[in-house]
Amino acid sequence: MTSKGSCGVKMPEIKFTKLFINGSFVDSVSGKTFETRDPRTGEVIAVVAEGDKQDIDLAVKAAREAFDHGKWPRKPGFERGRIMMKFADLIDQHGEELAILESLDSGKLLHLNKALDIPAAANSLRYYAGAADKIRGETLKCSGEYQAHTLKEPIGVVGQIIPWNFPSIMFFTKAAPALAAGCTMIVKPAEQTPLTALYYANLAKEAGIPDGVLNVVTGYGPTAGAALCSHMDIDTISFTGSTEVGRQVMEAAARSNLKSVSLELGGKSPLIIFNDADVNMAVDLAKNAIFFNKGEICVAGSRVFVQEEIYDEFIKKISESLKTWVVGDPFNPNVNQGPQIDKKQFEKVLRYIEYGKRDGATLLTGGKPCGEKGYFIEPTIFTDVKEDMLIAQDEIFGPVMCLMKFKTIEEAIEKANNTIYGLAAGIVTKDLNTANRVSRSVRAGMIWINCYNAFDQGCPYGGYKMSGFGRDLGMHALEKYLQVKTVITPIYGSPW
Ligand code: TXE
Repeated sequence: MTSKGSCGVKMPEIKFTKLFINGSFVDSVSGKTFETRDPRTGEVIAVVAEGDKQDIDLAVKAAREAFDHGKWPRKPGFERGRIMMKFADLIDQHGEELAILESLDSGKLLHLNKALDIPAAANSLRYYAGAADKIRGETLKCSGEYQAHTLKEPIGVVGQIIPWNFPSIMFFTKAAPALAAGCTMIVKPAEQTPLTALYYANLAKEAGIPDGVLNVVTGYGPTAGAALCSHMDIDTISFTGSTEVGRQVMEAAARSNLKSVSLELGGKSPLIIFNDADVNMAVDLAKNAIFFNKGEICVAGSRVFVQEEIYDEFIKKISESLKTWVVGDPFNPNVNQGPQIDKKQFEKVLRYIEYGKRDGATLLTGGKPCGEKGYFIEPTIFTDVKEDMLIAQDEIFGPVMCLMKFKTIEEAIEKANNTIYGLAAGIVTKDLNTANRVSRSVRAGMIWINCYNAFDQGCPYGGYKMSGFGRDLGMHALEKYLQVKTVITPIYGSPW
């Protein structure tokens, strides 16, 4: 199937729409399919195989065989690394097509997919490819007449459940460290964005990843996703999504085989701007913090606290600067913000805008849908927001900023921490001590000082409080996919 072109961009043919199990593209056992839609128009892009429990069972069986009897975990680490490097190179070679598919399926900006998302996907593979032959245990001196060493072994069969806001980045944030560790896996992409995941499955095969090592089962959360979480033969689940579903994932893991779980969940991150900040820089950071990726990012800086002396100037400058902000077709390079992912999220964001107005916050900018079709929403800023309002407490996951004023550093810290979440925080100040003090006082897994939304494969990220636990990226993520085994032997007559 080929979709409509846009802004001179030729739409690629959609080649992969079936489940990828044991190295082959197959229909679902039930024969069911679902539609994936273009968020610019709401129109169907493709019809994709809908996997459920039976397909998950087949994928887990293939992954288990590949783990127990296949060669992946037993391959020398450098060989796993070499295949992962080839996989990364293939992503680069197909980067243009992948970036277009990603925009089509998710409404993300094409130029950013090309510059950021697709290269970051490939680079995650490269980062962990380099680690694949450096996994090691330690030698331990025991107090009695024993000596011991630890072995780091791959944990086994992994279930990876990913969301729709960063389909490519999330795929490799999860799959790359698991591959490096020697695990086999089943990836369940979000039902809104299955297309690039299936494309990656094909590239995995071309790169030489053995059959059964990386399976992709497209389908819905309550069926395919839930079947993964309660499966008796999966050793760990890595989940990114809503806090509500995170709780269900943990419950299913506890009720089945007590598999380990790591959860990267919602957020309501604060951006704290102090009096000494460069106001122009603060305005740019605040816009980036909340409007980047249409606010569909777990670390979105949705609560912006501005110190009282610069509050009025900040408001004037940010509303002025949004006059040139363009919401529209993500294929157009001049556009700043594309459509929300789907009707459900679009309606959720608009509902929260209504709650904001109802609860007495002042609408400074935006507040309305835009365009005649699709899921576009104006960049929206509320002032006079009170901490207990729904818009200041709940994750909206859209382009809605809540602006609040503060007087002292103590007040800023208290307000920043007044949330059930703890994913990220930003601090804008020239004062080193203020930056350090606030960094240590805010309970969040990622702190940005005079920047926002900066990520690197080497920097772990994840949440405090109800934003979840466990870390993605960095060497910390590798640990999620490894078991520690301790081996003890007696040693007699040692002088030490
Ligand atoms: O998330 P879900 P939704 C937040 C954000 C958003 C809200 C709802 O606030 O508005 O969640 O989005 C799979 N067992 N985030 O409904 O349902 C699902 O198929 C196992 C923040 O899309 O959590 C998809 O693959 N899996 C977040 C993934 O979980 C299940 C990114 C996420 O979907 C399942 C996305 C189940 N019972 C949304 N139910 C972030 N942290 O970045 C669903 N899934």
